[in-house]
Formats: sequence, C-alpha cells, structure tokens
Amino acid sequence: MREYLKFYIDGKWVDPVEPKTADVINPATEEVSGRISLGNTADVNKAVAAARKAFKTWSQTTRGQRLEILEAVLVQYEKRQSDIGDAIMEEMGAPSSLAQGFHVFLGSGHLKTVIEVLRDFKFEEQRGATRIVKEPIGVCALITPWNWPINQIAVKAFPALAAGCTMILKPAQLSPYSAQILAEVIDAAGVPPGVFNLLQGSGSLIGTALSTHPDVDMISFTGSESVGVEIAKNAAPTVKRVCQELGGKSPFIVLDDANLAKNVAEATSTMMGNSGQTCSAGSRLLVPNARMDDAVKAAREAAESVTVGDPKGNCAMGPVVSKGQYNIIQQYIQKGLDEGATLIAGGLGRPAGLDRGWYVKPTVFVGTNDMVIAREEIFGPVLVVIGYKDIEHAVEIANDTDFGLAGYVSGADVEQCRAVGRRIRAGWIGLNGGFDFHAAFGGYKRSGNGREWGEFGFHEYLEVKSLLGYG
Ligand code: TAP
Repeated sequence: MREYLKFYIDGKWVDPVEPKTADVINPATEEVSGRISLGNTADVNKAVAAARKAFKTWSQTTRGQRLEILEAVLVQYEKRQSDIGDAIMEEMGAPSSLAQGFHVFLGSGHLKTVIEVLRDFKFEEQRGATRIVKEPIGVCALITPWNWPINQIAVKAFPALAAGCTMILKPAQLSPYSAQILAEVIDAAGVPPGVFNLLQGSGSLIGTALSTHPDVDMISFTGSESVGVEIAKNAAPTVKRVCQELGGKSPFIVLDDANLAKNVAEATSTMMGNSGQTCSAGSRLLVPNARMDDAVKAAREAAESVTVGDPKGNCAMGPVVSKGQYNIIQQYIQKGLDEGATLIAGGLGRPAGLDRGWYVKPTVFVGTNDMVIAREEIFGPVLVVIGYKDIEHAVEIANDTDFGLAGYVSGADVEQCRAVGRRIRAGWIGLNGGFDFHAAFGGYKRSGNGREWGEFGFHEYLEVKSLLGYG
C-alpha cells in the first residue's frame, strides 16, 4: 500500500491544511493500491504564495544556474526511473514494459531536450534599435491528466523551470504516484524552495482555485475539452494566459500505393497502445474503398493479436484507467453498434478470462465519418475504419472533424505523403512514422491553442518585452 499524504510546498513535505484522504484504485485489480491527501483552497494559497516568493529569485537566475539544476534533476530522474515506471503501471494500468519503457523514456527525453534547447535559447535579440527580451511569465499552474502522466508533467514543468518560472503542479487524482516521485526527484536535485510545488486533489476544487487565483499568471492544462473550456472561463477575469492541450480524433490515411496490410496492422496496434488513451491516437483509419476488404482483414488480425492482460505480465495492453473510463468506452461501443457500424473485432464486455480489472476488448468498427464513434474522442482501444474514394475525399474526411491535434499519412510515394500531410488541418503529422522531441506538439481547432515540446514549449512560459531605443 502506498501512502502519499503530504504535499510539497516551499521545498518541504507538509501536511494538508485540513486532513482529507482518498483511496487510489489499481485499475488492473479494482483494489485499493494506496491513499493520497486531497487539498483545498487554503493549500492552494500556501503553494501560490511560495511560488510567488520564489519567483523573485528564480526568475533572475542565469542560464548556467538553471542548466545546472536541470542537469541535477536528470541525474535524480535517472536514479528513480524504475520507481516511476512501477508507479505508472500501478496507477493507470500501463503494461510494465510500456510503463518502464516509453512512459519513463518520454520524461527523460523531454528533460534532455529542454537542457539542449536551454543551452542556446535566445532570450534576447536586437532588432534595429529595439531589444527584444523574453522573460518568464511568472507563477504557473500545471494541471495534468492521467493518460501519459510523466510525459504530461515533463512537457510543462521542465520548460517552465528552464524559462525561469515557478509552478504549482496539480496532477490527476487517478495518477498521483508518479507525480509524487517526480517531486521527490526535484527535491533531491536541489531545486530551490518554492520553485516547484505539488498539490494533490480534485480538479473541480483546487483546479478551480488555481484557475481563478489572482496571483497565478498562467495555466497550462492538458485534458478534456470541457475542462479546458471551464478553466479558460475561470481564468478570464484575471486575464491569465491559458494554454490548452485538448483531445483529438486524428485521421490515419493509408494511401493507395501503401503496403496496405503492413500499414493497417501497424496503425491498428499503435492505436491500441496505452489502451487507446492517447490524445494524438490515429483513431480514424482512412483506407481506399477499393482495398477495404484487405484493410478489414489486416485490422481484424492486428486487433485480435493484441494481448490484453495483467500489466505486471507480458502483455501489449493493460486495463483502461478507471471504472468511469471503462463505462464511457462501453457506451461508445454500444453507440457504434446502434448507429450501424460494422464490428470487425472486439466489442462489448471484457476480454475472455479477465473478469476483474477495467479491461476492454481491442475493438475495430468499419463506419462512416458522420457516426458518433468517428466524431467524438473515445479515449479507449476503439478504432473506426473509414473508406475513401480518392485523395481529395481522404483529405476531406480527415479534415471533417472538430479536432486538429494530429494526423498520419503512409504511402510509398514520399512526395505524395508530404503533400497530403500539408493539407491536414492539424498540428502534428506523422509521415510514414517518425518521432522527434524537437517537433512542436499541439492542436488546431478544438484540440487546443498551445504548443509544447522542444523550443516551442519554452515560448508558452515567456513574456516578450520590447526595449525601444536600445541600440
Ligand atoms: P479531465 O477531467 O479533463 O482531467 C484532466 C485534469 O484536469 C485532471 O487533473 C483533473 O482533475 C483536472 N480538472 C478537472 N476539472 C477541473 C476544473 N474544473 N478545473 C481545473 N482542473 C480540473 O480528464 P478526465 O476526466 O481525466 O478524462 C475525461 C476525458 O477527457 C477522457 O475521456 C478523454 O476523452 C479526455 N482526456 C483527454 C486527455 C488529453 S491528453 N487530451 C487526457 C485525459 C483525458 P481530477 O484529478 O479531479 O480529475
């Protein structure tokens, strides 16, 4: 049993102002795996005051001082990687290989990238007689979800530290452990008191207290569209910057010259990774009508070969994060059946032999782009295959969505892939695969308004000042 009952405020582990705890449930067993404290507005006020006080000095540190601290954080992170991986497996159900692998790797990858960017980042430049100076925005509230818990914190906290900001992190109640260990890492690295503060608790209470707080300068939020909108409304009266990284319903276009069986199989198994709980998942698979039969065969085989099971064991997919998420996904599968989509793999209920734990069958439908299952973010292992007539039609379907987070194109003709990629109205386009920590990550349309990762993540945490008559 884990017990994380203290918050990290002003460089110390402190009790909440009023004791209140909540159980954390292991989604693989439905059993209690530990307890956390839940904060209230008095805890928020303490954390914001600490961050405000620390901003005076942290914002004035040199690039060299911040690099030294970030390098110390990396050393401590690398010492705790296996603890972080275990925590992620236990809190949100990622298979051990994934939690210890990609989840943990994303944290250190972002940190190394931030260090690399900070070495050369231009905080000042001369433009004619004007000096442009980029300064830290101030006290930032970082509100994060449970789906890639360390990644989501890393893309906010590390660039914020590098930019000279101070912060209060509020992770999701469903994934509190990895955040606590990260706070231990930050403490062990010697980050000065008040620069990084951690509170646990409900979004509707402490998330709202942070969003409305007059002494918080910026909110960086990743999660659902509805909460993103609420935060923006709550933040409006104090004119805070609000950066939103929201959901997606991203198209994966397989072009007609592609190795269809291979690409469809890869797209299907990738989409099922992390139990489909990835905002940038290619959850609409667009294939040429003329090759639909082959696509169905490849998608069915790929979905049926995804091994679902206990995250501690050797499986490709664990449970989804919670009972609530399980129920939402089941409702969407039912909706797909009701609206006449053709089920080609998976379906309602748990996979055979898995009676406890929030396990979902890797599910594939063939449907049309007007169906609810093709329009709303399901956030589970549910893929919709959609046929297209020609490239124009594929691009039209790809862009016929409220979202614009990601898109994927695969095909043999590289120039054609590039041309199609350019036409997708989304912020992150994979052309025959590819991964880059320096690429900007963020959405068009209702997928958000910010850009994280690499150098782009720095800009979120900076104000731009013009000193006229400088030169
Ligand atoms: P959200 O409700 O959006 O939660 C994300 C974070 O926001 C959590 O830390 C949450 O706190 C906090 N929060 C909730 N209400 C808040 C408020 N009024 N003010 C400030 N912060 C608030 O996501 P969820 O419930 O975990 O998942 C619901 C759906 O959101 C999913 O089905 C999925 O579609 C989508 N989702 C998208 C993403 C990405 S990366 N785009 C990630 C997760 C979920 P709590 O600890 O109280 O939850």
